[in-house]
Amino acid sequence: MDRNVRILGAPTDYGANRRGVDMGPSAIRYGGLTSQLESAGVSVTDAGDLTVPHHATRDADAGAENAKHIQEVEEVCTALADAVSTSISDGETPLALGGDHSIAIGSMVGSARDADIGVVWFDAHGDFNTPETSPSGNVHGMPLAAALGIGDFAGVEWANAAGLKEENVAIVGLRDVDRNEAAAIRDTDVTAYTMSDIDERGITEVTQDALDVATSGTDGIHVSLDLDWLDPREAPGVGTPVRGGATYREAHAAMELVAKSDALRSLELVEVNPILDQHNETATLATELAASAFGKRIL
Ligand code: HAR
Ligand code: MN
Ligand code: MN
Ligand code: MN
Repeated sequence: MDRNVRILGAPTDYGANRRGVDMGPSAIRYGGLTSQLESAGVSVTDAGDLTVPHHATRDADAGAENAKHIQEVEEVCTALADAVSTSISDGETPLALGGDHSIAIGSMVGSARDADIGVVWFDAHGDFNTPETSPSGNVHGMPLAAALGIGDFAGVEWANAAGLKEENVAIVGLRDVDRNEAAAIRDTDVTAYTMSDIDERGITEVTQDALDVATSGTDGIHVSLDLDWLDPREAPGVGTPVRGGATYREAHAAMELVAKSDALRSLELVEVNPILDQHNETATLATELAASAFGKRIL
């Protein structure tokens, strides 16, 4: 297989309440990203990091109370959307490195610019809040709603810029969803699988269903991998760990099915927080999972 991957770092934590995820791209690179990807048989270009405004240069209380740092999030997402879409038109598969999960708005907008895409979202959280429902005001809890055009983001224009269809979005691994957020998910045509679904049906069947949702009638898929999808025993270095997550093998099995779908248009690895990690193991795990998603084989 002759796939070229372009690494795009997005060292931002403006969407999160815990500082440290901005160091995710460095940690993931030190975790051996390029050599892992090469072991999957893809060629790799590292485009470096997007320029993210430093915290010291911005008002700590910027943005609305219910959508903190919305301007900075928009700046980063706009830059990332352009980088993702340029990468695709240059024939290279974008691999975005977060950074907190707000960057996914940019990834999805960019990936969808010249195509109809589906999305598979691996996460403990729904990321389906809006400024109206969010208990925290942190935009990393809102990117899926934002990209679907749900909610009022203080006039920010990305709403539905991705042209995503709810019927082509699947969330996998839910176990921490706010009450109003759960109602919002149920109100849409988004397909959502909880950890209980994985318990009952197994990771293979659930992931295959999610991939079917995302590939049905689309040109390709964006896969968003929040490392807190995994159990904190496997992935301690995340800002918002929740017990009862995917195991190491389940996560690899899911990524192997992503590779098998042959529909991957863009990928992102988010929420790695090196400050909270143990010996960079979460970042290293992220590199391994990316390799599986790009088709790394044992034999
Ligand atoms: N649902 C909570 C909120 O909106 C927490 C969400 C965020 N954490 C994440 N996203 N890492 O997946 O604030
Ligand atoms: Mn998330
Ligand atoms: Mn489109
Ligand atoms: Mn999460």
